[in-house]
Amino acid sequence: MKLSVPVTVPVTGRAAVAVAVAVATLFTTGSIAGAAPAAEPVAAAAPDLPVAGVKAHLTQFQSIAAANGGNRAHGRAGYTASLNYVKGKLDAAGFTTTVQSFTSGGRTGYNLIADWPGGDTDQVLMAGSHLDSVSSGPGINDNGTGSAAVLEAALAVSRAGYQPTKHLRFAWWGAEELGLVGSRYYVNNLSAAGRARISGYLNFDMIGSPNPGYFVYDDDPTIEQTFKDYFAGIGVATEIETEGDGRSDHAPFKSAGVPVGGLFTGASRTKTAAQAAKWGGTSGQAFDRCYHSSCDTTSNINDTALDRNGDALAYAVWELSE
Ligand code: DTR
Ligand code: ZN
Ligand code: ZN
Repeated sequence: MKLSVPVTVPVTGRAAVAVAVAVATLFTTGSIAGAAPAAEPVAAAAPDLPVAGVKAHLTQFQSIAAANGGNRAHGRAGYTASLNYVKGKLDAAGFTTTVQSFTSGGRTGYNLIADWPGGDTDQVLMAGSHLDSVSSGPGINDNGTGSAAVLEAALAVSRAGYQPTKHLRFAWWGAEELGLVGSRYYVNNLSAAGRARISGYLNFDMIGSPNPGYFVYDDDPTIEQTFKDYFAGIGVATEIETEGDGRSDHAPFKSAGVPVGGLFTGASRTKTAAQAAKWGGTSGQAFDRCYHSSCDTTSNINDTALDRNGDALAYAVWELSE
């Protein structure tokens, strides 16, 4: 019987003592004297995703771009080095990794797929992000943030030895900036049965914008509600994502009938006064003034947004894979 508590309730003083005693009793006897029968097993609680770990990956992506012509774009050395970095971490953590190659614009591109051993392979929960940048810069917010958070969530699964009911698969897409090329190639090369086995695809493209909004995709209602529940739990208001229908890697999955969802902190659109009032930041300024520019570096990140979205990512992976 899983005894973990799915939500953290602040408890202080005498109440804390009472809870501590009750929990101790529960662990020793399996029940609390005079209490109702032990509650039904609850889902394992998602870990807090260490934002320092996510930022360490961003630092690596920045260094990779600096060592490879200033970018991590499709068909360039910076992309291959980014993929090798992510793959090395996953291989060391026990994932089964696959590199899928394709051609776009006369250059070879690559998707990285990482399967966590175990779970029902007829129910595959996927979380993904595009790993490529535009050629004009290192692409740290777009989309180092999504790539780093998905990587850290995968590593958190390994650290926890998590064994959910569903099978977990993580993905890093190539050539998104050329038109969702890598993710579309992946979906198009799945059999109909392979597509039907995917219970959901969670997309993370720009989740650390410097002047952030908190946007939730409104495609699949269950996935949308899962993310909304997380943000409601930390007291952060969200809005429906409207800037990107079809503009990121969830689109090929949605077109194939796979339930999709995701998170986004904004790109070139301007934050309104009403949004600044609820989220902070600067009204009348773009959510990310460095979108697709050379200034999209590790200085172009809002750590609070990155932290919150990384934790929401982990929460959704745990919640939707049970
Ligand atoms: N296509 C993304 C940026 C982007 C623009 N709107 C949205 C909405 C949801 C996710 C991403 C985006 C890119 O330039 O990579
Ligand atoms: Zn982009
Ligand atoms: Zn992007």
